[in-house]
Amino acid sequence: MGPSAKVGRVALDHYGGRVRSAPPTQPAARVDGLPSADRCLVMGVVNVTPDSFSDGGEWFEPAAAIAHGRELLAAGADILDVGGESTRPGAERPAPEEELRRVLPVVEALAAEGAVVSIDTMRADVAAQALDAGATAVNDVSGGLGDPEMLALVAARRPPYICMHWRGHSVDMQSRTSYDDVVTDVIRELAERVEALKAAGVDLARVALDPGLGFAKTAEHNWEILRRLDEFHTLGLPLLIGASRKAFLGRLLADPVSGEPRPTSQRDDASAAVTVLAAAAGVWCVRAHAVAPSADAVRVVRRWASDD
Ligand code: PMM
Repeated sequence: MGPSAKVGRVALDHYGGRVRSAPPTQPAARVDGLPSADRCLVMGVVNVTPDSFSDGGEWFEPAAAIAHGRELLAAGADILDVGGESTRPGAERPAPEEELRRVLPVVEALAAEGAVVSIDTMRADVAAQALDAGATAVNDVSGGLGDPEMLALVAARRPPYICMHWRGHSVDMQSRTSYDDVVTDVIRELAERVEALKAAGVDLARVALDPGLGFAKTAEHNWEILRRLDEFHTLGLPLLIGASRKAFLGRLLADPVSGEPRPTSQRDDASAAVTVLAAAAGVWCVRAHAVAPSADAVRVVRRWASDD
């Protein structure tokens, strides 16, 4: 098959010396219990933290976080991801009570207004109380490794569950970046988590997987994962990608004179560009701080990938 041959209904192109293929039809993926659409979904980030790298402190007061969640919904978010623990490299963990104090009022208010809310936590107790407060899904950046109770909770309560690749807490995760081949190794470690989910009795129809850009990964690892996203489809589950405002984009766009990384507030165009790449690679959902550009981007990709 040559570079201009058709795969499904979409042409293959040469790009950067490689043959790239667009997904045959968009999207096959869905996660039971979450909205489905004929395009990649957009998850809007509501960080109720004083210290997230991307928007630390901006929405720390519940009222500000709730108002921000409403804005993200208006901008086209399909899911709101509410989190009370910063996972920026080097971050110390808040106490569980403090995490609950941050997230519960925000989850409750946004869910009561009809939003589909995921709770971004590694703690089973925080997840349980957020589900009680109206959250629909659990987004666990530790893939069940951060709390031995998490998988039992997910099996019992059956929320949709986002299982991310993780090698350890943020305080020292950047000392765990040794891989033979980052894509092969992350896929293998995610497959091990899938086995653990199965063994715990979790319904895999309600699970999405995430390679975890920036978590125990260098910028080069992140780019390699993005270049080879299609390989993650071998895991057979929907994929989520969180690239928004991350340091590897800041470094790519560093000031040519000073070498200073581009500030987080000025990484949204690049983040939307990654959304295009992810959606075109058949990713189920992207996690974004600025929702509007990604909401537009996934619609462009959906139209591009279809010939109706
Ligand atoms: N990244 C962050 C937090 N939560 N959840 C998932 N599933 N995937 C991610 O890549 C991810 C996440 C860190 O970013 P933030 O501090 O801007 O929220």
